[in-house]
Amino acid sequence: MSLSVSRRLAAATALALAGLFAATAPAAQASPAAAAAAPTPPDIPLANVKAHLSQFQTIANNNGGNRAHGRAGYKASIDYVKGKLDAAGFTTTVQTFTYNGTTGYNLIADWPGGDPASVLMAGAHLDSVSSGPGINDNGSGSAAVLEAALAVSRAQLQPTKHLRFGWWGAEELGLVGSKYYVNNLPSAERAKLSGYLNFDMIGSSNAGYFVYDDDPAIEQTFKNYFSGIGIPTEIETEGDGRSDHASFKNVGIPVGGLFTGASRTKTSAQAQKWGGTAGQAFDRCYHSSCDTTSAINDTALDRNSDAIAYAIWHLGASTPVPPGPSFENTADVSIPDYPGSAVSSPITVSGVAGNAPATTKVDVNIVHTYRGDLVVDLVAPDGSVYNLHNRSGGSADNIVGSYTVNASSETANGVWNLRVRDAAAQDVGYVNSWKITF
Ligand code: DTR
Ligand code: CA
Ligand code: ZN
Ligand code: ZN
Repeated sequence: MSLSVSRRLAAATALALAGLFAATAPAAQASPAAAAAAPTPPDIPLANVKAHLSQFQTIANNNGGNRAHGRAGYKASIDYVKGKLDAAGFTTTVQTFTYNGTTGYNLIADWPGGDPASVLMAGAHLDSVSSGPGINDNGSGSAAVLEAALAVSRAQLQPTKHLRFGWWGAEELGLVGSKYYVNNLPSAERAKLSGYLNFDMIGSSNAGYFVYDDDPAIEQTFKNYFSGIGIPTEIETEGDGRSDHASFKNVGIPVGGLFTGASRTKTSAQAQKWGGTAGQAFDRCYHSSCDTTSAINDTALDRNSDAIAYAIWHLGASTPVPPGPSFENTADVSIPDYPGSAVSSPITVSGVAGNAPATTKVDVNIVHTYRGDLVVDLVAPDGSVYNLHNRSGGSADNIVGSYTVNASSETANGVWNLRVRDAAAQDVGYVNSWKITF
């Protein structure tokens, strides 16, 4: 566009040369995520987590069959968890509140050390509904967070960040305990919270593997763990307000977490990738008297418990969260001048479990003498189109930059294309390279 003839000629010559000398680029290569410098997290012994669940079951059996807010079974649950943490060297605080005329309790446990100005918190609600013992909902999250805290003590971990753990009362009545905690946390203290990790139902019998899609770094951390063990994950879509992370998110604290599903039904596609039974609820004992220790999926509970330790060790170390795997195509692809048709540069992605993240990164390197001519799209394996550049930039040369695309609805594996169309005459160029990072 509006190029002098000599510049156009020079440009055409440059392209011809580029075409001649373009290396036959190797096929797309995967570059593994850079190893993070965080210390290696431990395996969380499933037997230890299940021992806590047995204790919660006994407590419910001895207290009217439940561990609900305002009932003896809940206070006994608080006392059990507190006793374990006190013995392990945590500084514990029981915070009381009143709801429905009865006293409720939050338990907060601080691990001594770490930067007091940068606090990483993990939590779970400890109460059940009144109709049952609440072993999956939410003994599973409570027990796994407790055992992760005990693993911190066993390791005498000295993370960069200060670690805090919380067990919430009256979640089933509307996130009452966590709201009370956050509302009574001075704003200066809230500002120190670098993240809150929530675990509510992580051992569902017909388990799915769902990751909260709230804070991208926390989400990526969990996705890195699960892709490391070859388990595909999906984004948790039951709605933000459905558990205690909402209390923290509502005041601007970064949140994340894990979930294995409640009353929604597992699809056949999900059963294909996760096992279990299609057409059946993820947890058919949700909020029922059958939510007992026999309603727990051990494999799911084990994997999620290990994921909690992974996240605490990595996020607590405050090393940068390693990006996911990336794939690149460095083959030059000439872009015909308008009115030629669009061209595509393909990348075949394989070996990436699950869906692409909400923060899929696309690095583009296009040589062109008039970037304002170009329309550049990312085309997913299923044909979905994500526009990256739409003729902005005027007569400036080249498009070299990074784009973040929410491709969380796309399966990662498959052939992705960078599609480029020159929509205005008199300037030409070529795709030099592009890279996609999950
Ligand atoms: N509200 C939780 C169960 C629940 C339902 N959907 C989600 C999504 C994310 C976490 C938890 C949940 C309860 O009944 O305790
Ligand atoms: Ca384990
Ligand atoms: Zn519940
Ligand atoms: Zn719950």
